[in-house]
Amino acid sequence: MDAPSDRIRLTIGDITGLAVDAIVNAANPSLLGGGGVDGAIHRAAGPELLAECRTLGGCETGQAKITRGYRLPARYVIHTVGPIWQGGHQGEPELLAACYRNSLQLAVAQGVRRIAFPAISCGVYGYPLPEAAHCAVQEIRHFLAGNAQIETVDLVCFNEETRQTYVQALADQ
Ligand code: AR6
Repeated sequence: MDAPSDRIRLTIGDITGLAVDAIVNAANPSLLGGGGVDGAIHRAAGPELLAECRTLGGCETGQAKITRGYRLPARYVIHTVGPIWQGGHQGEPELLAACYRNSLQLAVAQGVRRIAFPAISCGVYGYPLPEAAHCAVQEIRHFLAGNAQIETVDLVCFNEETRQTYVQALADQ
């Protein structure tokens, strides 16, 4: 088994095009779609994804639920709900860490080996990118240290600023 850091990759671009076992969606508690990466995933997966999401009964912040990927190259979509940034003292770091941990746990239970995450909460939900990247890298590394099944975790960077921030977070820890 490679060391945790060797299994984390930075990937530039659109998460919907990745042919991994599971991509993670930065959803909202309704799980019924929205803007940002959520909108892109629903558009690319097709209406069957929304139909399955309607059966799930929503999702609490920090939790995760899994569906099929339908027209996506990825077999599964793991929907997680990140915290809305409110200044950092409303449990945001713990909730964001829970998103990564619960998504990885669900992935392992489904036999996933390759998984890709967007920068959860870093768009509409306003989480500062450096703090979110630090939290994501720490939680993923901790998980991988105790798990041999997950082979690769793609941190998907939708733009250059995000990539630079993750490079820094990976170097810092
Ligand atoms: N591939 C990869 N990353 C992307 C893509 C994409 N196609 N599109 C955007 N990003 P956001 P949030 C990046 O706003 O902050 C939705 O309406 C984006 O640049 O999608 O968790 C939901 O329904 C940013 O870095 O998610 C919720 O209501 C990151 O993905 C709410 O937004 C997350 O941005 C969730 O807000």
